[in-house]
Amino acid sequence: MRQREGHMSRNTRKRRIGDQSERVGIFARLKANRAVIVIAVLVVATLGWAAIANKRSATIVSTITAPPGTPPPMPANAPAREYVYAGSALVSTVEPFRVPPNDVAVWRPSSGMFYVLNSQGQATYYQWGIATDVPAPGDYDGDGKTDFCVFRPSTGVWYIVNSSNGAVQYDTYGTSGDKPVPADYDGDGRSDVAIWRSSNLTWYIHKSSDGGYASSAFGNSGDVATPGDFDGDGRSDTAVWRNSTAAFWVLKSSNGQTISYSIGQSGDEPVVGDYDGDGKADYAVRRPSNGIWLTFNSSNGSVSTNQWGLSSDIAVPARYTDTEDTDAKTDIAVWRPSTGVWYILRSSNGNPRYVAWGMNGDIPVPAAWRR
Ligand SMILES: [Ca+2]
Ligand SMILES: [Ca+2]
Ligand SMILES: [Ca+2]
Ligand SMILES: [Ca+2]
Repeated sequence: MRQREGHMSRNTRKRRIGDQSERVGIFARLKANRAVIVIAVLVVATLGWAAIANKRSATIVSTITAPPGTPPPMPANAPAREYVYAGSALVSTVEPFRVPPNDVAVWRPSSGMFYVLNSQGQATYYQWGIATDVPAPGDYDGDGKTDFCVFRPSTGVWYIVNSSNGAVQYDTYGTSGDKPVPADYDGDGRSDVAIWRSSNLTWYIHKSSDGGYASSAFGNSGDVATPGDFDGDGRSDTAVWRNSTAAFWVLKSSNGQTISYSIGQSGDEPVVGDYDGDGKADYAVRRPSNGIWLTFNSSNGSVSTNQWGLSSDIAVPARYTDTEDTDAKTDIAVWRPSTGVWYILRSSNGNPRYVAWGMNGDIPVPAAWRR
C-alpha cells in the first residue's frame, strides 16, 4: 500500500478539510495462504477547492475492493512489549506508552471482514462475524494487541480471537439492546467484557482478573456511555456523556466518587481520548454542525479548540503514529463514509494526514491492532 499524504501548515487547521486539493494513490497488498495477491487499485481523489463552502463534495474514483478467497490464518504475533537488555541479560519488559499506537481499520458488515492497515502500509484482513453483529474490539488476552471480536445482540455471545495465540474465546454476556463497552475496569491489563444496559441504566462487567461479575447503576436515560480512565489509576471508569445538560459524569475508580464536567453544548457528541498524552482520558466533544472539537487537557485544565471534518463524517479519534507523529497523544480524526478517506490531524505538528481505507457502509474500528 502506498499513500500520498498532503502537507499543510499549522494554520490550515482551522480550514475545513474538504478545502484541500489532494491526490490519493493507493496500492492495497492483500495476503493469501500461499501466494501473495496484489490488487492494485488506484484511487485518484480530487477534492475541489472550497468544496464545503461551495457545497461541492469530494470525488473519489474508486476505493478498495473486497479481497477474494479465504482469509489467511492469523499471523504469528510478536510480543507487544519492548525488551530491555543489559548485554545479553534481559533486565525488564516495558510498554513504551500506556496506549499503544493505533492502526486505521474498518469492519464490513456485509462480509464480516475486518480490514486493518498498519502504519507501515501493510494490510491484514480477517473474517469474523456476521452482518447483525456489533464489532467490539479490545485487548482481551492482554498482549498489547487488539483482538478481533464481535458481539452478537441476538444471543448475547461475544466472539473473541486472542491475538496472542489465535484461540477463540466465547462469553455470553448481555442481550439485544445492550451497548458493548469493553475496557479494562479491573486494571489487570486485559479488556473486560462489559455492557451498558440503557433500559435499567446499569453497567455490567465480567472481570478478567478473577472471572467475577460486577454491576453498578450509573447514568440517565438518553446518556451515551463513554468509559475511560479519567482519574489515571490504570482502571477504566464508568462514565457517560449527558446530552441534555452537556456534561460528562464519571464514577472514579480510584475513590468511588462521582464527578461531572460541563463542556460544549447539547447536540455535541462525545469523543473522549487522551489528547494531551498524560495517561488520563480527557473530556472532549465534537460539534457535527460545524466540525468544532473541544478537548479538555487533563494535564493543565485548559480546553483546546480545533475545527476538523464535516457533519457527515464519523469521529475516529485515536493515537495514530507515523514518522511525523510518534507522541502518545490522541489525534483528532474523522472518517468520511462517502469516500472512505481518513483525515487525521497529527498531534505532533498539526500537519494533516490522509489515508484512503474502507468504503461506504463500513464501520471504522481504529485500534491497536498492530498487525
Ligand atoms: Ca490481544
Ligand atoms: Ca481487565
Ligand atoms: Ca480510573
Ligand atoms: Ca489526558
